[in-house]
Amino acid sequence: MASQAVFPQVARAHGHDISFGAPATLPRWLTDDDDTSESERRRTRYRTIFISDLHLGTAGCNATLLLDFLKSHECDTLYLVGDIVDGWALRRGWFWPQSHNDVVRAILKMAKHGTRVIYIPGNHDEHFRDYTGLEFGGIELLDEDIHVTADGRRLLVIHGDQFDNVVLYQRWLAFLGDHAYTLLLKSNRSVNWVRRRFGLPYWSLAAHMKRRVKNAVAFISRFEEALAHAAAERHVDGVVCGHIHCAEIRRFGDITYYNDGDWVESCTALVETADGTLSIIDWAEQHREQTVTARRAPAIVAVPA
Ligand SMILES: [Mn+2]
Repeated sequence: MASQAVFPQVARAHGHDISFGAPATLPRWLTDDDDTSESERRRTRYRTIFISDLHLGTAGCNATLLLDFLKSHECDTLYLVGDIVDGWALRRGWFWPQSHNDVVRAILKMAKHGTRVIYIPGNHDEHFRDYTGLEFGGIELLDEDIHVTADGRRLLVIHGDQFDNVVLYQRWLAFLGDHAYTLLLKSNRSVNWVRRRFGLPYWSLAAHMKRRVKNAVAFISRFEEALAHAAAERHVDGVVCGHIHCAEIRRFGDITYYNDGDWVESCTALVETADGTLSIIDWAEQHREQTVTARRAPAIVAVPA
């Protein structure tokens, strides 16, 4: 395959110490289907599943619940909406338990069994942004995408860090207009490109604002407005993003803002049913309910009618 020859070259050209194999050369431990018992598990089917901010490679990732979620569902299309592998954390120190391998394996397996998997890198895995347009292991890498729902709505799918600066300076925007807005989008990329060349981690406004909890609510709503504004500019019906670790479905006029949440602070996903309805699944909450129901079941039987 052509990609086999191209990939190592590309990796070297960008001076990265990472190298990808072509689909056929992925290590066997990643692609083997040895857990046949899992194939008998009952899976809920969705048209599309959106997940982001897994932060694999950090202790914060809830890999066990995530793996359970992946193994309990199937879908036509799986969107990985950024911050999947935390490249910045891995640079500081290698942390990669077996459960994180299992998550990667589960995703590759879905791709192998016919799910279209689209990976849209975020700021923590921005190194992958150099490879957008390419495909490996059956996974397509894209900067952003337009997802068309079953009921024909067009949704911009993007991680969301691109709008950090816009959120920060949003009060100026009312005065400066669209040119300033475009410029701000570019400057966020430039600033972080420079930081990256100096080996500095991405400066995350989201993380910064969370440390200042009092302003977090205002920050979240400003982020949501900025993304909805971007969707309106693109003349699409809505936007699907991640980045701020806060799952939400919210209307802004004609635009619907969807955030699929995260697998660090919460364990959430955005799912689309066959008729085009989108909703948020809180997998941690569902687990808690299952456990409670299981415990309460005998007590309910004992109550007289
Ligand atoms: Mn992010």
